[in-house]
Amino acid sequence: MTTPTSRRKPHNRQNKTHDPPSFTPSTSLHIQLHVSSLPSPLTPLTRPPPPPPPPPPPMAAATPKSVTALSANWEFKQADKDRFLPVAQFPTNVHLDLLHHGLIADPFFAKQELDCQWVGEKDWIYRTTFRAHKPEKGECKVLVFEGLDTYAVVTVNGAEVLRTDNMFIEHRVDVGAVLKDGENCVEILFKSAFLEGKKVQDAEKEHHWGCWNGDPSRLAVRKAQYHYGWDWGPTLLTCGPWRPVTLETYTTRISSLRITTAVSSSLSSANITAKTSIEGYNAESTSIHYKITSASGATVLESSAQSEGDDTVSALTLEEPELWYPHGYGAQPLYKFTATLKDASGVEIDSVTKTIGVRTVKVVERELKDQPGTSFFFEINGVPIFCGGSNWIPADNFIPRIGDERYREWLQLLKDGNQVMARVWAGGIYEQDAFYDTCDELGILVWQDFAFGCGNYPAHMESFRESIKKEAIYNVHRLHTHACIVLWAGNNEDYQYAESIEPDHLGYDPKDMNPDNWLKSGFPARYLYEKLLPDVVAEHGAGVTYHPGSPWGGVDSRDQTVGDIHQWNVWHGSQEKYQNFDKLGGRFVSEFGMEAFPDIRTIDAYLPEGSGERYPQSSTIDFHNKADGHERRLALYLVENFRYTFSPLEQYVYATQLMQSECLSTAYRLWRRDWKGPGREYTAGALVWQINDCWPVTSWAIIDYYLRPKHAYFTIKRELAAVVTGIKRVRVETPRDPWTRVDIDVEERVQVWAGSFKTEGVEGVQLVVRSWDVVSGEKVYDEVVKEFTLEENRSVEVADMRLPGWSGKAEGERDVVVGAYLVKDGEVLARRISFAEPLKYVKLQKPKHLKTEVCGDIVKISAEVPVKGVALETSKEGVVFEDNLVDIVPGEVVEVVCKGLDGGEVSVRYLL
Ligand code: BMA
Repeated sequence: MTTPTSRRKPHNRQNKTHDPPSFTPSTSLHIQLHVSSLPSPLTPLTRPPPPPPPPPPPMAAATPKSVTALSANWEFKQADKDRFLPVAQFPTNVHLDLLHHGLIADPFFAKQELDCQWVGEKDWIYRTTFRAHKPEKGECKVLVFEGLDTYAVVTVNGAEVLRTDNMFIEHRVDVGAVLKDGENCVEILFKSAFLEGKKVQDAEKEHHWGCWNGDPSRLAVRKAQYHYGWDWGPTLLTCGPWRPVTLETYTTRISSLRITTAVSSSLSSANITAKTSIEGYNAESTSIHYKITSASGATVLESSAQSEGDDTVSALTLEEPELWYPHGYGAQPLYKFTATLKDASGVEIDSVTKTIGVRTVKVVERELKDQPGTSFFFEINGVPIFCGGSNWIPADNFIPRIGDERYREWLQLLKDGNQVMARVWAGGIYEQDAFYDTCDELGILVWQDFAFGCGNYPAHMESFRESIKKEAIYNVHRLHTHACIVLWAGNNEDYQYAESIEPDHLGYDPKDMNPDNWLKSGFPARYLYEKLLPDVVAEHGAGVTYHPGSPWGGVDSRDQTVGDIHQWNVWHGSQEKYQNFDKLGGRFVSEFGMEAFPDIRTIDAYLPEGSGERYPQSSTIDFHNKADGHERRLALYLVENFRYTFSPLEQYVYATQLMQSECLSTAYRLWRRDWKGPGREYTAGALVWQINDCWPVTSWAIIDYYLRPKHAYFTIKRELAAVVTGIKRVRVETPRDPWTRVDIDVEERVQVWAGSFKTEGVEGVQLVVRSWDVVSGEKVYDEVVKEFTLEENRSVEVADMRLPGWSGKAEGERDVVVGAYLVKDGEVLARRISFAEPLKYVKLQKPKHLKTEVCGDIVKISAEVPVKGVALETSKEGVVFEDNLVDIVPGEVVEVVCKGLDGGEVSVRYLL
């Protein structure tokens, strides 16, 4: 991608209008006709009026809904070949099945991605058989496809029942008319999405088909955009039934349950509104019973309503609700909300259960004290939250093989890393249920993008807009009860893309607020982002804020004073020094990043043995880095900051990870410093690009595909602790007269700050500052600099002082390393060690006595001289580090917990 600067005009926020979309999956109502008997010719003409006709025979009684999973006996084949083969698993996709049968080689190994490109340009057929009955009177038989990727033609017993072109939508199709008693066959033809997209692109020549990453035809195809290849992911154009398929049998069912929770301003009660739609036979004579149970299983509320068919609205009030908080701010109590449908005689015929959390959520955009623009911070139950977190991409190129457990492991890592927010990025998928369920449970806030990224989408096409409307309604409705979701954003960088196209930014004029004009402009997708999607979120999103894009807000999408920004001028763009991240901040930095190599075991697993490719710039290792210009950019940031070597590969891996750690931790440190309390929320969030990978690769991820953290994971974890302290070194130069280049007073200073990200302050905190000579290890300063009260939920400046122990310019600028410690009652609450930068100029010494004493699962590290970036390594499998890449100063022992080490051996690597 590029980050051009663009001239732009003020951007006014749009007044949202309301156009309630409809959400009515297919309804089947079976109506019987009753014919009364004709009068007999022998009947006398004069007679009393005939008795009223007998009541019609009763229709089939409502029967409880049943759901049968169609997950067995699936087979697949290439459409133009003869032989069906059993699938590897179900749900599935074609690459997983081909891999299973050895028909393609693992695309994650070596350069084998190239060998299976043919798969994406073929059509594929999936089929299975299942036993069923023809529907009885009044009964519906509906096949439910939770996800078909992407262009599918479905037949049942040879009759076409469905055509699809959007993998993000669930499809329901009434198959009652085509079912047989006994064995039935469902067959799905998946057409090549790539070729279908190309046809659309060709037919719509007037549209500006432009994008960053992947083939531009992806813009026409409602398929996960990263399947087309991204600057961290391979091109693997897969297809298949990627989510479950079921057969539902029912007479009457709950077709939709919408729950909104309005918490009183005192937080002491919650009004819960349930809107239930019933479809099928005799919907009006059913009743709905609601039950809310608490986390402990106790019933806290019950109520009933007579069904009104389409929308039965019921209001329930929960007194003294247990409130849901992000982790670190409170507990995550979750209630179960169950709606049970009963027929006229009280028999239960359907039920739907949703998990809900009671919380308020606001995005606060208001004027700031002493700085321009407006804040952009999340407030949960009235508590402003600094959102330190990550961007999330899909966990694999082949999602069907990612189980619930894998989601939990990922999200547990995120939480253990002190991160409180994940942004589900637009180029992936609306995530699996397990993702959001786990975020609800762990207290992770979710920023959810709609699935549009880095391009100009063809929203001028009506069919495209209709598909998007269904996609948006389906997904917002599917996810609306999750307490974790706190924002919906229209897209990723599509405004930036439009802004980058000269001469007229595709006709994007932020001042023009007429949606009809947007559709006629070269940037028609603005209609989606500022009209269609906000309308859907307003209607179905249970009160969650909609934000037109990420980034978005202010004069243009790069405005540092309004809305969110993506700060890519470190790495991409103007390639700034990461030490200057404080000048590059914004009100909410929803993306920034730096690459590093993954764990050496991850590299070794994709390198063919004996290939001679085990060195940093080898063709295979380069192949496993999809970012434009990665060689130059890695080299730039390494060479500006470190002395490093390319060999052995392990040492180079360490150098890149150290560089990434320094870069990213600097960003978090400096941006958290800018969270300065009420009215001064100058920066309210920092989400690193990216936490995860979808295959083994060198990328911006801080944890690699096999869930092996890079060192940045740990340095970020330290920055995101609840109590922190930070140091910035400043060189102050004062010329003695206005013209001199020579007669200048120079002083090295340090600014020290402290931050509490808890809702309580801490009294009686001491700031202790120490410093050591880097070369000799001698301690040259050790003082309590200040005693103060650390106020809650903000950063405060604590000291601005001459660099302690600095000898002054005249004496040759002794290298000193400085430590800042927040101490209360002898306990260290926070610690920060600061070396001079760039680190390549620091005269780091090889320690004579670097001790790593292993006591069970704890490693105690100490040395007689300052040591930068001590990384512990072990060959023992399954060891989980709780910290790593620590800085050591003389006289201190740093303890690192390594779960599972159990007295095993460790080795170290550090910067020299
Ligand atoms: C961001 C993302 C991605 C991309 C990343 C790194 O802008 O939105 O599109 O992978 O940058 O270039």
